Amino acid sequence: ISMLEIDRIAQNVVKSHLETCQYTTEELKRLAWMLYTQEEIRSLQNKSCETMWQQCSLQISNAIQYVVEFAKRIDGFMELCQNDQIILLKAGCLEVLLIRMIRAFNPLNNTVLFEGKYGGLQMFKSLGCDDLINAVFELGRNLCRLQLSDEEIALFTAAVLLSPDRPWLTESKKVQKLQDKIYIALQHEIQKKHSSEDKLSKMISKLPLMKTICNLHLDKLEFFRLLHPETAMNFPPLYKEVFNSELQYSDPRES
Ligand code: 4D8
Repeated sequence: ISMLEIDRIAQNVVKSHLETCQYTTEELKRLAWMLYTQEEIRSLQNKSCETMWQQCSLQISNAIQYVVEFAKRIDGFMELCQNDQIILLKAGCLEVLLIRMIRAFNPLNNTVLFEGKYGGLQMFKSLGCDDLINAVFELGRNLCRLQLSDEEIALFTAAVLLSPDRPWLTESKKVQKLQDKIYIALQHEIQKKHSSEDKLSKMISKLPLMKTICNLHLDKLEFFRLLHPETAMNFPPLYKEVFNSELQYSDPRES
């Protein structure tokens, strides 16, 4: 594999990321000053659990659309069979969102961008998912400490999306080859910036916490659906499609 090919892959992935990341770095810099007031936080906290879940699922669903677009623009992704494309997106998109979150996360005051303004973890109180939210904010702080550039975020999210170990993949070798090249490009990008030797291993070491958060989210959703089936039925279609446990993986033997 040539350096030229690695460079070409890096350029494609970084361009795809920048075209689909929702906010430019400039926009986020401006938004960093927009904080929810104490009063606004209180009113978010006083919402019913159902309303808050609806708002969060809407935000997630909106953000997922950009991740789908990101995936489609990565060279090689559209050449995978449709079954594998769906499996990779379903399994990886929340992890991608959690990495993308650091662009909209302010570690100085522990706040995240939510519906146009920054707020701390208290704003999610009415969800009744304190353990999940605590883990998300812990991950945010951990990942921010690595000070990832947009190039590193782009390549890291692409590598996570192209994980060859997702259950039910039919062409995992093909996915593996794509991921290998992206990790080489990422390692190369890190070296270019003269960052610490073990930055890549530090990034990879956050994957277990991300997996924990994804599983926690699925557990919470399953429980919420039991308590409020009618609300869950009205979640955005894309959110339901990605996180519906029964449809988590389309069984290739059944089609
Ligand atoms: O660019 O779309 O504006 C998180 C949601 C990010 C969940 C969103 C969220 C993001 C996950 C709201 C609730 C990550 C950005 C904003 C909304 C990803 C948690 C925080 C996007 C990056 C930051 C900024 C709660 C946007 C995980 C779990 C959800 C439940 C339904 C219980």
